[in-house]
Amino acid sequence: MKKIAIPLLTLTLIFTLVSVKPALAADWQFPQTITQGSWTCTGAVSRMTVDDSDRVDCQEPNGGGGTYIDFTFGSDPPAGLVLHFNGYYSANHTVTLQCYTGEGIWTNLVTLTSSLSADEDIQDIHLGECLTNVIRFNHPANENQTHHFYIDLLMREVDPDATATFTATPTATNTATPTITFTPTSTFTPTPTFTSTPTSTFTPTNTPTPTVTKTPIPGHTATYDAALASYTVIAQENYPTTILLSVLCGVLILAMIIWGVITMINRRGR
Ligand SMILES: [Ca+2]
Ligand SMILES: [Ca+2]
Repeated sequence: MKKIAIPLLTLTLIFTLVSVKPALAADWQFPQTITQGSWTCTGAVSRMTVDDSDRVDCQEPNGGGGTYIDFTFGSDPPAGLVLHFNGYYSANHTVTLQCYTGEGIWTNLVTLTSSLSADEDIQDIHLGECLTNVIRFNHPANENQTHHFYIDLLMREVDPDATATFTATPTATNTATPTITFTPTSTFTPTPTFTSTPTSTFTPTNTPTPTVTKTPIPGHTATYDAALASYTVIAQENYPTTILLSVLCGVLILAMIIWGVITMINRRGR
């Protein structure tokens, strides 16, 4: 039983240690040191990592002509960060948060509300061109030891607006849509441009014409007509007679044939 319990206990201990291991903060995120000058600040810098009413307490000097406190972060910040302050200033003087932009230039970020007794929370203080590792609480007025400046949280973080700006958008929004719809604006009607027209008409160039016209001879024509008329009259007048003679000739020929046949039969009969 002990052989099983010991490894199990060891694994449980390792798992617990891994589970409770705090996430490492970037060294540009929280202040690491306080340069308080004539001020008197008490409390570790770690108090400024969580908004939990556990504050760094900085007391003004007495009778000074204006001083400041510098909070130095672990490293210069990358671009696109904002500052988050939580705390309060108890007196009625002006205290300004400044950042160092280099070459002796301090830029005002925000002015704290005066005469407070509880934390004010100021988020998304844009650092702009402040890419150094120092944030200053500047107090230009004469000091008074009864005045206190409390810092519960002081941190730099990624600009949430910048994060939102660079959030990937679904590609579906980029679905291609037809951008050109072709609509015919005119109807093309073909018109014949070429009409074939006969350029020449064939006409016979040579019409044979009788070169010799046979003209009746007047004398011959009259004779012919007269003869035709005479023959016609004669034919009409003698038509019955002709028919009768034709019939008689036929009868005669038939009689001769019959006679011939009878004679030949009789001769064969003898
Ligand atoms: Ca607080
Ligand atoms: Ca705190």
